[in-house]
Amino acid sequence: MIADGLGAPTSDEQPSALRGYYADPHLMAFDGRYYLYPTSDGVEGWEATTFRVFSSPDLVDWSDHGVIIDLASDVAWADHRAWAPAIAERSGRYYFYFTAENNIGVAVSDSPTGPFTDLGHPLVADGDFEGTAIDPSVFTDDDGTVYLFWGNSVAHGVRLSDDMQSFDPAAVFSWKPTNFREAAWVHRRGEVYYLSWSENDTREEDYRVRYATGPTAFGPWSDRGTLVAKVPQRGIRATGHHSILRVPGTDDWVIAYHRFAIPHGDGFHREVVIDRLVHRADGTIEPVVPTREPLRIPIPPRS
Ligand code: FUB
Repeated sequence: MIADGLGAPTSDEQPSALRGYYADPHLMAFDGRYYLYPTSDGVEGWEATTFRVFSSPDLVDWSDHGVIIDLASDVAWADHRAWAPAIAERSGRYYFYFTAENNIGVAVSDSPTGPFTDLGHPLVADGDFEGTAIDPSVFTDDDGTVYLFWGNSVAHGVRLSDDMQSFDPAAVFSWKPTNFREAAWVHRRGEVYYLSWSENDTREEDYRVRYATGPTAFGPWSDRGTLVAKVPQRGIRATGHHSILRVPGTDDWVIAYHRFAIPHGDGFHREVVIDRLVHRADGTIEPVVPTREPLRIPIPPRS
């Protein structure tokens, strides 16, 4: 199927996960189905005003569930630059974190496909913390503790309150990981925590993902170098702003990220792709091999 990006669909010759211009994907799994929450792309200046959600049984065949947040009608405190969403579930409620005009908001629903109701004010307002308030991500630790991460030029992290819509500002941790630009992401495998992020500018072909490892969700972090980078000989450029997912019930991991759309893409015409992520026994991760082939992984039932 063709999912409506803001611009024209990308070429049939290559398999981006979603047909159309999308970026900043948060890939999730709920109740035996994959969900993708991306930024709508395809206009100069990243001027998107709506968020959509897609779902799939296998990471290849995606259904478009339509707009879940329209800043014009659903959000009182911002009306453009709808970027970089993230989703989390707690006790049967779904919390949708998003960027709008360099603030971070949160909206709640009883379903991963909405409708979502905005909190009514930013969760992180522009200027509250050093750097720019963009690119939220959520990490739920094995003990159920939920953390919010965000930032551009400076990375911030904090434990979310039980309501998932507030936190103690005095408890915010801040870092400057090596070459940190944006898109901080934390995941855990066993006793190792991983912080990954994007370096360079999303309009540059060297936009890419770097990572570090540490003993807690707040580090201290040991830089491990590049995780995903361009493959120019295959036309793959500007591989960044990712999310990482363990396929439920398995030790298989995947990474969703965006790249310049193939062909003719640039920093405002990006597409979402999904590749394998392989953890090594020593706690590091193999550099991701960016592909142009679809990755089909049927989700285990009732995961
Ligand atoms: O999509 C708009 C912005 O571009 C995101 O917030 C950044 O992470 C970069 O991907």
